[in-house]
Amino acid sequence: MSHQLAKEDEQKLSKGTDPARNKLRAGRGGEHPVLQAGRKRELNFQVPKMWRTRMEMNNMLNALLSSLTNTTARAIPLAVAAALAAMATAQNLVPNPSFEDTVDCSTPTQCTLLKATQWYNPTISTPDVWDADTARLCGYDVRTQGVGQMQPQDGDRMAGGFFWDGPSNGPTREYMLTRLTDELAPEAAYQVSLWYVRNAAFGSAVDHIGVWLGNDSIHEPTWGPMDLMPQVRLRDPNSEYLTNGTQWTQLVDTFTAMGGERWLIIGNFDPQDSIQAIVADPAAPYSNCYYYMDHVAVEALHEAGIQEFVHAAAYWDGRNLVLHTEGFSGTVTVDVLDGLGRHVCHSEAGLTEGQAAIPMDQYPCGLYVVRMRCAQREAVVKFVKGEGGQ
Ligand SMILES: [Ca+2]
Repeated sequence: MSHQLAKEDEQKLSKGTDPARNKLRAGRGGEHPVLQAGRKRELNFQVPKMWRTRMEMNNMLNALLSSLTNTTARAIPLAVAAALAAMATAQNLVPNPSFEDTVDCSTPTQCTLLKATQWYNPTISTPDVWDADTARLCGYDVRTQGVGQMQPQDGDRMAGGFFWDGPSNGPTREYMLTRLTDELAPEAAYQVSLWYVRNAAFGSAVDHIGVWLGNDSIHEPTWGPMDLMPQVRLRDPNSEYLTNGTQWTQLVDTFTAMGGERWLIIGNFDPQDSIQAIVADPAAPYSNCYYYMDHVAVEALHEAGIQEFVHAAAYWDGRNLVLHTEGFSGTVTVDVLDGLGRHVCHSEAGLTEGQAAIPMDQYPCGLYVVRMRCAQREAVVKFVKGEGGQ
């Protein structure tokens, strides 16, 4: 959006007109959605292949089940990752994570995201900040959102941006960039999370929100997809597409850092011809995909000062949960969570030559995640309690 357009938007905003519509009418300003009425017949266009076949789903399930028997696999179920994070006291490395700190409220900016301190725009599109503090008002007024009206998930402010142009398959995307308060450590595991809700004025949905992390900041002079590969794809385990337009949902995933990552970009990086997207609500006023986002977090899965066991494993021997910790001895503190992230067991056991056994007869068969801590070291590993051991 040009400086002049930004200024016009500010002026329209100050007049209390609908800023979402102002954005829509801004012309070639990075977002150029078309009214649904003018697009209805385009809904018959070839929409990218979105629905996986039953066979593909079965293959995915088989792959998932086989991965679960690999106790050293790093990926753990999202619900469990969230529960582990709640148990930890790790520091959030995202500055101004809830978009509450804002400046330049009455000064025109290239986009309203820039009113949130320490957030930047990595392209020439125009991501937004929305404000529920109507006395001060920094960014767009949440009261002017029409059918897409939504209060922030946390505090008075939230961010928002376009993730897909809808069935016309236009290129517009919007991204948010910030600099983490500390660089990521090599080979360390981190949890990435944010809250999202679909702006219900926009009927489309994509399958994930991507998070790219890198050593340097990036700026690409484009309205469209950034040429980056995100390390994290935040998905909703209960919904193939991010369709929820009424309630905030937290998306959580984990990844292992290369080391040195300091910058983070949020958006959908999929190329136009492979983006996974649907029209979730054909009755919505506009056919694009626009998400509100709030409370972004990147947190180490292990507390500061605690190192990770290089070799740790857990398995079910038919009677007990058996832990292996590369020859360490002493008392190991054990927390077990089920596949839904529920904390089912906390105990301490004596490690003998790196091995300990925890009785788990009373718990049902299934996937579990165990966190073990001993001698300032920690590991989080999966195991499957099976019938009669495995
Ligand atoms: Ca907020």
